[in-house]
Amino acid sequence: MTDRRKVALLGVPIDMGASQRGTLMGPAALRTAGITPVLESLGIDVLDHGDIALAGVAPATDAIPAKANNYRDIQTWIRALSPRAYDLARSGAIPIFLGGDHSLSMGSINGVARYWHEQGRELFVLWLDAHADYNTPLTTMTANMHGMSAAFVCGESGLDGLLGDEPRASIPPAHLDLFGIHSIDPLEKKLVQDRRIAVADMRAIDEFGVAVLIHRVIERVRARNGVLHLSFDLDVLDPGIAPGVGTTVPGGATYREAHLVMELLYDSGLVGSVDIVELNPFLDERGRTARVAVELLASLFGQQITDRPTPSNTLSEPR
Ligand code: 5AB
Ligand code: MN
Ligand code: MN
Ligand code: MN
Repeated sequence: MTDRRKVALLGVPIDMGASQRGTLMGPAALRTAGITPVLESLGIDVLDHGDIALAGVAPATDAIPAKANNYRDIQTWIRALSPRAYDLARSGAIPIFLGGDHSLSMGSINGVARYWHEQGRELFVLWLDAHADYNTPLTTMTANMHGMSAAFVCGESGLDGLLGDEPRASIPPAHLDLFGIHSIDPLEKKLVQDRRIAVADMRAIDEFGVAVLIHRVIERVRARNGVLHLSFDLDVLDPGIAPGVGTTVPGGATYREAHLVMELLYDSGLVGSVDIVELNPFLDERGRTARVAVELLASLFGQQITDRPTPSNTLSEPR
């Protein structure tokens, strides 16, 4: 079982899955924004494993699929990451994978799913994102692999040789929740509908509110004694609060909506692993997005709104 008071950080500085370069600086920015001391201040035991090393991954020889940009590079990351994710899940800590673009979830979730399946537990995935990331090489309009990770995790074909010898551990599409979506491509939308994937889009969030919709997710996981992986793409946030991402889309989640998601997830006690992805410090404004990301992680690990310190920028002149 997972110890909720233990966190393992692993940086995955990958940026070949997106068209904008720069997410490779994401893990460093999250560390600079204080991810370790902030979690420690909540009484959590944090072990930072640094950034993942790629040395030792044997060269792959499978055919390179059409419409999958930088396939070989990403494959190397994913094949290194999946076994590390498995080991970190087995360690009993909650792994937080620091991205990096969202293609990393193909490896993090594969490894974590393999571990939980061995334990006889079902893994559910909450995909917090402006996008559905449910493209395959057959549906994609861009060939960017960060737009394919949710589909890969659900066992869709098209990137079948990606993992090499590493066993593939998919989740059923019924275990995926797309949350906060406000941008989806036509063929991608059709695939999501064909698979009957649960979607809480921004329209639904406006209408019903975050709490009702997150409770629905939590109840589904709880009913099956499942474990929840949170795959958190920062572009779900409105660009006004999180400008430092490659693919900004207007009409994203507000600061409080995002915090409420985290607070409710903390209360549920169901989250066993986390990706925090798509932070692009090259595009950020004075670290704002990195700071918001760390604040949201704090809420996910038990920071209470009534215990939050008054921000220092309201107490003193900027330096
Ligand atoms: B992200 C788009 N659907 O497939 C595509 O940021 C965008 O990980 C994908 O959510 C965005 O390229 C991927 C147009
Ligand atoms: Mn996105
Ligand atoms: Mn994404
Ligand atoms: Mn993006």
